[in-house]
Amino acid sequence: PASFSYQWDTPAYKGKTEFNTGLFTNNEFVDGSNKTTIDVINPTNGKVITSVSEAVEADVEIAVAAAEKAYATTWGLNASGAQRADLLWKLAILMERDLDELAAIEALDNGKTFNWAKGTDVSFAIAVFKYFGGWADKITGQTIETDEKKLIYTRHEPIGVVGQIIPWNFPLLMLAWKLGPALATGNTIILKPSEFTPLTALRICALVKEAGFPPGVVNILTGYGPTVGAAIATHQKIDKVAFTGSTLVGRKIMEMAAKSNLKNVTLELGGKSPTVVFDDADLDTAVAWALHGLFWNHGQACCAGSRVFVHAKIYDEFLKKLTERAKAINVGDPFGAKTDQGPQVSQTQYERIMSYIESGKSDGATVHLGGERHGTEGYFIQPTIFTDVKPDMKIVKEEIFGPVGVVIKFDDDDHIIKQANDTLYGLAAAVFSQNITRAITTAHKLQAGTVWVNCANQLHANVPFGGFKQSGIGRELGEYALHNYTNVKAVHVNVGHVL
Ligand code: TXE
Repeated sequence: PASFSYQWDTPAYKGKTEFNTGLFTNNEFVDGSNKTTIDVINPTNGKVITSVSEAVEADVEIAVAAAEKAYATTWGLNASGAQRADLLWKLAILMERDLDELAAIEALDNGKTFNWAKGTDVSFAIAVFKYFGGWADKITGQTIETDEKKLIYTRHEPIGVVGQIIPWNFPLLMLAWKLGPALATGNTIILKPSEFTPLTALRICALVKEAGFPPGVVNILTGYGPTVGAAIATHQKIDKVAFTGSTLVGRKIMEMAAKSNLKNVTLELGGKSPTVVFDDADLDTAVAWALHGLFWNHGQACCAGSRVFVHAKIYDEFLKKLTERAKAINVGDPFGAKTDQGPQVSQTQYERIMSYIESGKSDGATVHLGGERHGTEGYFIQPTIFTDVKPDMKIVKEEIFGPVGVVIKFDDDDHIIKQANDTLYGLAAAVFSQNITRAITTAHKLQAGTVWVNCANQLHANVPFGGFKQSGIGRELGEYALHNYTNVKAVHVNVGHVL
């Protein structure tokens, strides 16, 4: 297969990369069965960066065979927890060695800034591999007392061959969230990155091999959702599928799993998370975090705090300060030394977001800030704030997944919880108040898998993350993530019980 090489000489990063762009099965790069490729576009200028092999259904068969063989011979119940831990740590250390290069690839492919890619995406991915490496030799069951004539214990066994389908907003980080717990618990993997952002996943393949993972343990297939993604979700020999992406596709994944072999399903889907700012909040703290909640990763975060509810008493001052901070967001080249916000990931997303902005305008909301494209090339959008919105407007109800938020005034503390919970989603929420009772009471009433008190968008490798309602099923990160990748087996041993 072809390879890709690239050289950067930018204010943020100087360096180069070179890696193979084939499909990765059995620790080798191969061409796709159809020999077709997918162009990878640079969102900063809309030009083709390179192309990668396109996997098709036949390649899923090859990958499944590789994963099954590895599971039965070198991995699964054949590798000790200590061996798995060692390999996960080796992978993390190789990523540390290549930190800047990985960050540069991510910035090039996704459009996020090099500084964020380095400080968050790649660094967090490393932390995730180390964290789950730590778990690998600590996967234990229980012994359960019934009576003295029986010994009963449970084992947490790996599920087997697992499929993982990930999106483009945090390409490498989502790969780590998926691979980490699955490898720690002894599963073998077929992972499909997003067709929009396959590059860091391909660069990682060489590190997987260098770390010493046996062939067939990690298989990466670049390709499209309706072909490769669907082949993974429907495969009879894949025992579990984990998906991060849109609620629309999450629903399809579950259907495909149900209609094929009832494989295990975990889903991490969309959100329309509320940020609730009470009148006793520390204003500057609330503004700083609400801004981060809204615009982090160009708004392309499933947990983005895209509905900001502010108490009437402080609304004007809050909005003024938020607007000043949003105006100061430096939109531009991801490799600029001082850039805060790069382009949206793709033409499709750019158009989707612009059409939400148009719908807000035509529905009669006020464009308080932004509302237009930024510059003339690439997929840049101005940080945008809408006010004067109504609860049934599309921009209030639907996930926009761009730098677009709505700020809503409230004056009834009891009603605000109802409003905040008035969504199909339940991924995250943030609450700002200096009154601890009010903050905690609100945190408990909000229907979300994560609630941040006086902060926003905080994530840690050891803290579970996932959704209530239509935001998903299962939890990623933390000890909870291990449950997604193990089968519990109860073993009953008769030590004298007579029938
Ligand atoms: O996501 P898709 P898209 C939301 C966000 C965004 C919207 C659309 O609101 O605007 O989704 O983004 C694979 N069978 N999120 O269309 O299609 C696809 O190839 C199997 C939220 O890019 O869900 C990719 O690998 N797989 C989100 C992955 O699904 C299929 C992150 C995600 O793409 C498939 C991304 C199919 N039929 C978007 N169709 C989050 N929760 O963070 C597509 N895929």
